Amino acid sequence: MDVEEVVSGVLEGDRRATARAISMVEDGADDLPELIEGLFSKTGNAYSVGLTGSPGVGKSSLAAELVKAVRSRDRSVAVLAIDPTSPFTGGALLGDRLRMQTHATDPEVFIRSMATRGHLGGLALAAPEAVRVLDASGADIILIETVGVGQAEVEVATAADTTLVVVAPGWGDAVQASKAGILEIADVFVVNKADRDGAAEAARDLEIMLKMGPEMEWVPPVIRTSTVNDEGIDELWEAIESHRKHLEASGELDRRRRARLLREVEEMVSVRLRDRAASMLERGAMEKLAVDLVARRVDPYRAADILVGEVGREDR
Ligand SMILES: Nc1nc2c(ncn2[C@@H]2O[C@H](COP(=O)(O)OP(=O)(O)OP(=O)(O)O)[C@@H](O)[C@H]2O)c(=O)[nH]1
Ligand SMILES: [Mg+2]
Repeated sequence: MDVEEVVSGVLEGDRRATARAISMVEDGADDLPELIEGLFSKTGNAYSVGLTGSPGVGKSSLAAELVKAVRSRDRSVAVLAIDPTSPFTGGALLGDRLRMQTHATDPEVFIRSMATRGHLGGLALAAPEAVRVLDASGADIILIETVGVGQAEVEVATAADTTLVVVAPGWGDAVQASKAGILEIADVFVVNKADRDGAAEAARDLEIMLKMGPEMEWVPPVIRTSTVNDEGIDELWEAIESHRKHLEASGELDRRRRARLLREVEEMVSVRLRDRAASMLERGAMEKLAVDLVARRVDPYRAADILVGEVGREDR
């Protein structure tokens, strides 16, 4: 399949082409720019929902439940599980696939896991590109699950329109969440495993934290769910829908999407500049600069300015 075939396949919603395109993103393929060029004008229609939270809180189980909720509303859905730490899709994701198998034969459901090590821009670029592919393939709703904690979560969360922060009873939630900067990115809090003891306390802790925090235009609701007895799933879907309505009505959706695009471009620029600067230094093109630097005739700030200038010039 050449890039043109992949592009037209994705736009027709062909699963094989879509899978191929995601692999190109995953590997950071050389012809990625052509792929994105072919798809970009056809994107911007899907609504994306990020699921983030500590390992084992039930993100994948919730995603499977949300797939059901979306399908019962007659919309198509794609699930993307991103593992930013692994060069290959590991055992956990394989388990996820099995959990999703009830949807395996539904043509309106697309499920895929992705590692991001091969991509030069890493997670920051791979996530939005993969979402773009799924968007172009016609998915109405895109669920993005991040495997991993900390910065990676925050990065992936910012690639989604609505971010769900998932916790489970006894996670030691509120404190950990605020430390990791997770509180700030939540549009909706989900206390999963509500069938277990401590769910009410966890929900209350979060609500207290929210009350103590700064005033917000949108106060993230705290929804209790259980994937073992279907508790709270419809409520969760409704919370996502009302957040979407809030974003649309306030103009915040457009602002967020614009900011995301600009951040993506900024990231691309920084990857490129770093790459070219490194290659210039490696092949000794800046030998005089190196000599001047070592001899203390030029200081590092000045050297950086010169290098940035040279990188720009070399490109023309
Ligand atoms: N009791 C209970 N167990 C649950 C619930 N949801 C998920 N689990 C179980 O919790 C475990 C982890 O669920 P996953 O959905 O794989 O969690 P995850 O957050 O995707 O995990 P990672 O992808 O490894 O970070 C599994 O054994 C699930 O069966 C729930 O609502 N109640
Ligand atoms: Mg999972």
